[in-house]
Amino acid sequence: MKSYSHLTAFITGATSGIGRAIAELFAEAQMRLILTGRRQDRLDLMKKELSEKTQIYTLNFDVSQKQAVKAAIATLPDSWKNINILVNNAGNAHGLAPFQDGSLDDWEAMIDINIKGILYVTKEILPFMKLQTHKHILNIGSIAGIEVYPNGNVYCASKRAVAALSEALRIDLLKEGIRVSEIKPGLVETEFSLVRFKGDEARAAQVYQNYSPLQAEDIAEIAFFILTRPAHVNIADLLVLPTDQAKSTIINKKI
Ligand code: NDP
Ligand code: 8X3
Repeated sequence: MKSYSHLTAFITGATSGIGRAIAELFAEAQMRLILTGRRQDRLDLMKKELSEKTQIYTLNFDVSQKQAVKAAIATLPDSWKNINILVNNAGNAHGLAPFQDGSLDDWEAMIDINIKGILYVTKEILPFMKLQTHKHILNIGSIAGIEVYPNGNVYCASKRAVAALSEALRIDLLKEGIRVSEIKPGLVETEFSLVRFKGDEARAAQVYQNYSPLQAEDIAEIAFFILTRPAHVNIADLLVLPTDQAKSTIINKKI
């Protein structure tokens, strides 16, 4: 694989699922990686494993906590401030309930993590990124940002906001030469449903049964392709579905 050791990527939510797969693939390409998340044990393990392939720096913070984001990113040593790529991936669904039965805590978590998290992290990284030649922001949105599905209400709204922000950033950063892209995956088998269903493993497993969902590695390959196009090419917006999925709730389950 070609070496991209001249590029530094900052990845949120690198401790699991899509973010982890992106980190693993980018490490193969020798990109310097700043990996972030809240689970320190996983960050430590990833640092240990991926340091055999590339330089790794880890930061532990909650993307929804404005001061924590600011404070963590402020600790980056000068040698890690040359950030070329930001992958805004951290996020989750919390609950799946009709609006009238929804939990305010779940709603706030999704708005704070999925929307405000992107704002806080991007705001802190931009001053570093602006100084680079290769500069690119990749947001992980969702099919949920295109079509609302039953009981998805606030999660779908949060991902619609990611789509709007991706578009807004592309407009406002145009003159800065910063590319902004969004991948909108359909169903990907990760810890996503385990979080949505608050640790209910059986219910989470059902989401991915009797068809072939996307794997995190599928999204990582697409992310890598998007982020390594020639300077004049920006793949702005991409819906990626498993072959067995046609719409959010239309899935070819073999049962
Ligand atoms: P996972 O649950 O496997 O991974 C989520 C990642 O986000 C973890 O690394 C987690 O790390 C991090 N994270 C969650 N909350 C916070 C927080 N408050 N602060 C910092 N980091 C946080 O899910 P996925 O990999 O599936 O999700 C990644 C992204 O992909 C999300 O934005 C999700 O909405 C989106 N997506 C997922 C789809 C799917 O079907 N799986 C489909 C479409 C989009 P830690 O817990 O260590 O903080
Ligand atoms: C995650 C996919 O369909 O559960 O964004 O919303 S879905």
